[in-house]
Amino acid sequence: MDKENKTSQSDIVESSETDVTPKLEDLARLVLDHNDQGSFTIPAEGLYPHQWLWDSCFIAIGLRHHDIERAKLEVLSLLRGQWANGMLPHVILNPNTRDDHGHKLRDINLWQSWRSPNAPDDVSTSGITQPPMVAEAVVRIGDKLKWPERRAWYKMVYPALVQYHEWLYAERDPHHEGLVLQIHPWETGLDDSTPWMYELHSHLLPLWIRFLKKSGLQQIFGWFRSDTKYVPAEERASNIEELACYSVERRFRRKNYDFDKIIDHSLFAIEDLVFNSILIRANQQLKHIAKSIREELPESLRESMAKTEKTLEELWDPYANEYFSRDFVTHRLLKESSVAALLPLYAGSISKERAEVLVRLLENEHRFGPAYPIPSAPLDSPWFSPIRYWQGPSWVNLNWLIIDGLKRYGYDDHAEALKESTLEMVGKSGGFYEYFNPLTGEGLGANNFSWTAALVVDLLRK
Ligand code: 9WN
Repeated sequence: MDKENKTSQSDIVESSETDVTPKLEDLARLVLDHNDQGSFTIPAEGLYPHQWLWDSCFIAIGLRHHDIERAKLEVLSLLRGQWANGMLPHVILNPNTRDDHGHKLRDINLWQSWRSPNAPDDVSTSGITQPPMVAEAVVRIGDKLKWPERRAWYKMVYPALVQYHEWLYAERDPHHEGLVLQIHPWETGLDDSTPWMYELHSHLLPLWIRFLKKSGLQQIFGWFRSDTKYVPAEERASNIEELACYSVERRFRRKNYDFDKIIDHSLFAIEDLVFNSILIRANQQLKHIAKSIREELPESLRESMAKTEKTLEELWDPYANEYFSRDFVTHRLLKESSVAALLPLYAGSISKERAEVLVRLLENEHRFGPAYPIPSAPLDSPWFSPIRYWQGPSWVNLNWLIIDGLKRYGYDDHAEALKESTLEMVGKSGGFYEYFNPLTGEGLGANNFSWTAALVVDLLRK
């Protein structure tokens, strides 16, 4: 290892007299190199040994600044997991993963994607998706290319992107209402966020989980959990929440990933605010790609896209002055507030007036204004915990999305302030952590986390 590689981030923070910016970027690049598997990047060693969908999109957005070909490859690797029906799976399993004793990891067999006739033959994948960030990553890479290469790049990925967006509507908007529904908390990327966990606890969980809960035996499951081998249990979802997630996943597997069978009596069927906000932006980016290469998007897709923007407004609650996720079946708004409330800024389709209301919400120091914003649950939420995963900690990817939205609505000062506080938070933590305590800035979860590193690079370059 050369001298530069040995520099610890605390050296950087301490030498405040010097310009720290290039060094933070160098360290971020080391993290990305370290997690690089050749054609894709794992989120973090140990805890996350596979390729995740929205992680790789954020990673590609960072990689494009130094190695455009590698950034393209990150996205292309995602496309190798595409199912015949168009779905992009949330995980492509890494066949080389072994535990500390050299045994193949259990999660290789967890999904058994081969049960579905739609799954690809040559790779194992999960059977659910994640927020559709791909079109954004494709355009960000395109921004770095000269026209002939950009055109070739767009042409290369366009069919897969169209197929994915068509699948999102065909399968996940079965009533053609405009919003797409999610069937598992992992699909939102915000696994244990407050509206989803509220729903989880208010539904009738499978009998065996209720039994474990009542008898206190859920602790036994704790011994078998792999995440808590790497990070403290207090920072993650509870055993019952995790058991419920696995039991839902098992049910999907038993149904061979047949959506019609899954949606019948699904524990979760939620039109998630984060997912749909990201979809709206992705649709805009896909339209941009199509226009650039003079392709016409299918008419039914264009209609669905327009409907999503319109229907997002149905998620607005005039009493709370906030957007919320919605139950797919009853259309009841799930009024557990979370950082999701700010994501329509990233969608970019809401009116200037509504954007102004969201900016006021962001400014509210009793809700989203701790020392190191943006907390994933508001400070005044009964769920708020400064250390528990998506129920309080600040995340760099969400900050990145909201910074981008703020800029597009013309809130440059807010965007700049959030960028600065995000970089300060990462710099002060002495690592590239997965999430951060919003009250102290302390780094939590996995260290050397890829999207934190990649988005730091991108924020430094803005
Ligand atoms: C389940 C990889 C992923 C992220 C998610 C984050 C977490 C997985 C987990 O890690 O989810 O998909 O094991 O908890 O919540 O956003 O993509 O970094």
